[in-house]
Parts: sequence; structure tokens; C-alpha cells
Amino acid sequence: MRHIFLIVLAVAFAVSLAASVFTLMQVNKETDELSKKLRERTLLLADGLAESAAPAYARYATSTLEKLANTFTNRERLIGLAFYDTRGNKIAGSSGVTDEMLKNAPILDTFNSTEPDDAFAITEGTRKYYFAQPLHSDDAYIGSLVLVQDASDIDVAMSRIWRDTFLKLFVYFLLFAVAIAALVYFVLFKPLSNLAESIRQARMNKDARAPQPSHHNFFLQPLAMEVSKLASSLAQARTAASEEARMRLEKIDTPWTEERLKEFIKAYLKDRPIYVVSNREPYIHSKDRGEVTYSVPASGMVTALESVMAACGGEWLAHGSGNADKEMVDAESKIRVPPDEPKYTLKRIWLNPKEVKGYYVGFSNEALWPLCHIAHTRPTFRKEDWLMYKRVNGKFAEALLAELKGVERPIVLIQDFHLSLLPRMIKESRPDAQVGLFWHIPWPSAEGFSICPWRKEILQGMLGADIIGFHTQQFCNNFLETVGKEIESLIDLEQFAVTSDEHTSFIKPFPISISFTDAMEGKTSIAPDRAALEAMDIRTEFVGLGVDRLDYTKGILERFRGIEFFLDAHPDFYKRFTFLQVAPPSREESEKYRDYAVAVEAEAARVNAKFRKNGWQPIRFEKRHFSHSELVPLYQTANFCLVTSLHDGMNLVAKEYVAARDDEAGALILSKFTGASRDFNRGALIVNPYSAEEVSEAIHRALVMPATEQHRRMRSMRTSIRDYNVYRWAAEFIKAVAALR
Ligand code: GDG
Repeated sequence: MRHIFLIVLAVAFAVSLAASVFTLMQVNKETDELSKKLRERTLLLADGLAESAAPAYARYATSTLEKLANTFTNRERLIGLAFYDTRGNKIAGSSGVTDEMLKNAPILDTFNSTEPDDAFAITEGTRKYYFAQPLHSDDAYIGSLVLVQDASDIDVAMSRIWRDTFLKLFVYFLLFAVAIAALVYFVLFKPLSNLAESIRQARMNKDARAPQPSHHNFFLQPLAMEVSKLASSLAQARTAASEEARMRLEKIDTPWTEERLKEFIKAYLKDRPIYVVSNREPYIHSKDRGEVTYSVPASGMVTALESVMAACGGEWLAHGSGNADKEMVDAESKIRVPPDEPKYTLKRIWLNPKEVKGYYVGFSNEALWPLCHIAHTRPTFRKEDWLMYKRVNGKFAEALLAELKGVERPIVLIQDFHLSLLPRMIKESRPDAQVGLFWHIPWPSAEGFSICPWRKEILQGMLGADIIGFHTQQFCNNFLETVGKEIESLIDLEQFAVTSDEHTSFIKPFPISISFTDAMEGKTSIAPDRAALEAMDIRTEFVGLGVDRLDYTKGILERFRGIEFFLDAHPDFYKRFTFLQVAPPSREESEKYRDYAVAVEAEAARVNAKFRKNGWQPIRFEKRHFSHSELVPLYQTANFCLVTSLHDGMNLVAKEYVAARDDEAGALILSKFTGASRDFNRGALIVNPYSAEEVSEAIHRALVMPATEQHRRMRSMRTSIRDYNVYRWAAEFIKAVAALR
């Protein structure tokens, strides 16, 4: 609409300009004509007056001349007249004609006495016409007669012309504006919008009809025809691709791609919709100084599930945690995402500050998180947090059940430890739903879990799911052992299944991954560009990288001690090496996390103070969120990536680093306590993060590793993530859920 307004404005401006030029010409012409008429009238009058006045003038009878002058004054437009001698001195005149009035009058003198002269001037606020007529006696010039005429009618006429023109112009403008707006809207805007919408439909939805040329007006038909051909080609390409994917589906050893996952979902679920439920949402809208922006949170669960949802579509229910989230949703609290290219629906669930404090900060982050991670941080169990956790799980259940109304045998994929009670709540109301629960973090030993006061309720809640997935077989074993110890149930060790309350849950490992596919090969293989590092003023020969939420389980303090040990042991790397730690703040509502952030910063400062030399210091600590596009060049250029988690379900940073290394260079140093160390045990340098000496030695090995060894290790890790990427993870998890009766 803004564009239509601008077009109308531009046309109106052009029309106004043209009208003004024409009016100006008309005004000039009209002025000339009126002046000419006035001159002719004045000339006649002057001739008569000169004849009557000449005898008296020759006698120099000033009183006669004055009488004559007064007699003619105020006739028609004549304001008055005056007589001048040959030297231009006034000798008589009408009483109403002032000297001020006459100051602009043309003066005739001896050398200028044959022809009359005239002029226009504005005196005393009005336009006047001055006409000077020479007086002769016996052919000799004896003086002149000056007539002063009122010429204000010329101004009045001109103003009338301008006013009429602008009135007309205004009416034309209105008519033009309406006509042009209608023309632009119906001939251009509407057909182009329709065309764009058909192209969008063709792009988004393979079943959409290609834009029909006949639907578009004459001007757009050639364009519509081309677009129609393009859409048909796209549809053909899609059909071919989906055919190919269908064929590949049958083959076990072909790689998993977004397209293959889509086909797989179609084949297995036959249009049954997928519902993902998690605490963290994939897109957070925030408002800063009136401007709304969105970001993708630093979360391994989001990294994995987002690529799956982008491929399969469906609905994702999650807590709306951004300060502008409410502004962006519809009446049902829904929004289509990704915001730039919508592919699935995000339904936001609203929690009040008390609920967030009890359910999220309290029970999820301060009780369950440390309970499941062996990081020597004591869990804090508070009754009020537990009650709030139950209440919020109920709130999620209520929202999800409302969405499931009328949907037969829905597939529900519940994510993570925030929602452990949800599976049973859903299953009790909707036994036909097929429910999978994926636990993104480790599962501790039965003894470890036994300290939780509400362990039985949590286990019963989880056992409402048909499938419970963990990253590793070890976590599955721990879970089964915990269930055996805590719950009255039948455990089938052959099937890895638990039956309690007449419901069976299968426990299986599904090692999560990232969206790495063959198609990505070569995409990043441009020579690693150190510009991103240089922009941060990091120019040393060697660079190490860490990317972690500021979380005590990620072992950042231990990592810095390893770096300290390395520099103590290998002083030849002074000033040649920088370690860049990207650390987006996390869970800052919790005191433990705030304390940890302070401790990490202090540790970086301590190590830096110890080794600082001529402007160089070994650790660069970046406590902020980086966008994905900022992270990629860092992954591509770092000589090694250091992952020292004290305990980690999987760790996707390790996989992202490997995926970014198209050049097969660089080294991954990986904690043995990450799930990823199972997948990368042949490619990564596996370390115990608690041993600063081991970390130090691994850093040294990474920095002096021959290129051939780097390639061999990288290749093995890349093969592993190519074979088992997030699409395969999703396919296997969904297949396990949907295959159950
Ligand atoms: C949980 C489990 C499991 C980090 N900083 C930034 C940023 N990130 C992204 C990384 C990565 C993700 O966050 C972190 O994933 P992790 O797997 O390392 O860790 P958690 O968040 O703790 O994830 C974990 C995972 O769930 C999946 O199941 O592997 O064990 O703890 O993708 O790239 N992303 C952006 N800016 C940052 O500053 N954009």
C-alpha cells in the first residue's frame, strides 16, 4: 500500500508541476493583454487631456492646470494626474496624487520628449500604472503630463486565475489519485500479489497448482507463463526427488537427508501429524528499544529438533519465554516458524514468574539437572518446586490434549527432563496416542537417582511413554536398573522393556546428531577464512575453540586449568596460541549459574594474568550469544575444538565442529564423559577433563598433529556423523514410536 501511495504522490507531483507551468504562461499572457488594454485607454485619455491642457500649460497657468487635473481625477480608474516642466519638475497636479505615489513615474525631459513612456509600480500597497505624455506647443516640447491609473484589477484577475487553477488542480488530483490507485492496485499490485502467492504456494507445497497464465492480466501474462513453466519444472523435480527418496528409503546404506526423512514420515505415518513438546522454544522473540527480533536459543535439543520439524512439519508446543513472544502469536498463541520461511506451527504456552521459578529454575535446573549429571554439584530438592513442576507438567498436558482433540492416533514426541510427568498424563487421557519421550541428558546410576524424594512419581510419569529414548546404551542400562529398584514392574531384558500398570515401555538408545548430509559436503570447503578471528583481534598462529553454555557440567574451569598446564609444560607456545571460549550465559535466574559465571571469568583472568606478555594473553573469554553464522567460521578455522564436559548426554558442539571441517583439518579433544565420545572414539583425542595433565597433553598433540593424521581422524568422525545424522535419529525414534500397536 505504501508503494501505491508513493506512485500516486509522484504522479500528483508531476501533474502539479505541469499545471503550474501552464498557469504561469496563462497568467503572463493575461497580464500582457490587460496591460495593453489599459495602455490604449490611457493613451486616448492622455491625448485628450494634453490637448485641453496645452494652452494653459503654455501660459504656465498653474491654477488652471490644477483645476483641470482635479476635474479628471477619480474618473474610471484614473487616480490623478500631474504636470511637469521640461526639466522634470512637477508644476501642478491633482490633490490626491502624492509625491510618494509619483516617485515611480517615468519622467520625460528634453531628450526624451517625442514618445510617451509608461511603467507599472506598486506604491502605497497597490499596483499602479503610470503614463507620461509629452506636451507640445508649436511642435516644441514644453513639458509632460503624467497620469496615474489604478492597475489593481490586474492583480485581482491574476489571483483569480491562480485560485481557479489550483481548485481545478485539486479536483484533478483527487480524480487522478483515485484512478491511479485503482489502476495500480487492480492492474499491477493485485495480479502481482496473486502471482507471488501462487509462486509461494508452489515453492512451499508440492501439491499446489502452478500459477495459471490465464488468471493474470494482459501485461503479466508473459511473466505468468514463465513462472508457470518454472513451477511445473519444480513440481517435476520434486516428484523425481521424492521418487528417488522413496527408492533410497528402502536401502539401508544410503544416507539420510531431509527429503528422505519427509518421505519416510509420509510412508510410515500416512499423514498422522507429529506433536513435539518441550520446555525450550525454537524461536524466541524479544523486543529491544521498540524493535522486535528473534533468536534461536543455544540448546542442543533445539539444534536437533528444529531440523526435524523443518523437514516434517507438524506442531511444536513450548514455553513462550521471550518478552515479545505474546505480540507475535495469534489468538490461539500460535505462530508459523521459522519466521522467514514457515514450515511448522509453534504453539506457545505461557507460564507466570512463580511457575518458571518453581518448575524450571527450581525443580528442573536445581534438582533434576544436577541429579542426572555427575558433576559434583548437589541437587536441591524443594517441595514447593516439585509441586510447581507437577502443576506445570499438568498445564502442558492440558494444552497438548486440547490440540489433540479430534486427531486420531497422534504421534507425540516429548523432549527432556522438564516434562517427565507428561507421558503418563497424556496416555491416561489419550490411550490411542503414541508417545515417545527423549531424555537429552544422562541417566545416573540407580544409587545416584535414589536420592530424589519423588523418584517413583517421576519414573511412573516417564513410563507412560511407549518409547523412552536416551543417547547411549549405558543410560538405558542405568534407567532399567533404576526402574527395577524403585518400581514394581516386569522387566524384559531381552527386549529392553518395562511393563507396569499393564503398559509396556521400550527403552532404547538413539544417539542424537546434527543435520549433516552429503549435500553439505564441499559447501564450506572454501579456504578457511581467519577474518572472523581477526575481527576479534585474534592473530596468533594457533587457535583453540570452546563453545558451551555457561554451565558447570561443561567443565570450563577444568578446561582453563588444562590450558594453564599446557603453557607451563610448553612455553614455546607463548604468544603463538590463543584459546577462544564462546560462552553464552545460561540459566542466569539460578544462583549456582551466576556464581559459576563469576568463577569462570575469574579463572580466565587468573590464567591470563599468569602468562600475559607484551599485549598477548592465552584465553579470550567471550561471554555472549553468538549467531550460528558467527560460529561456523570459528569452527572452520580453529586448530582444535576443546570439549571438556564433566558429564554430557551427547554434546553437539563436538559434532558441529567436525561437520564444519570440510577441509578435514583440525583436531577434536573430547571428554570421555560425553555421549559423543562413543561415536568419535577413533577420531577424537579422548580425555578425562578432571586431569589437567591429560587435557594439556591433548592440546599439545592437537597442535603438533601431522596433517595426514588430522585428515584420517576427521574423515572417520565425518563418516560417523554422515551415517548417523539427525534425520536418521528422528526416523529411528519416530519409527520406534509409530511401529508400536
Ligand atoms: C542438551 C544436552 C545433548 C552454544 N552456544 C551458542 C550456540 N550453542 C549451541 C551449539 C549446540 C548447542 O547450543 C549446545 O548443544 P550441546 O549438545 O553441546 O549442549 P546442551 O545445550 O546442554 O544440550 C546435550 C543435547 O541436549 C542434545 O540432545 O547433546 O548433552 O545437555 O548446537 O552450537 N548456538 C548459538 N550461539 C551460541 O553462542 N547460535
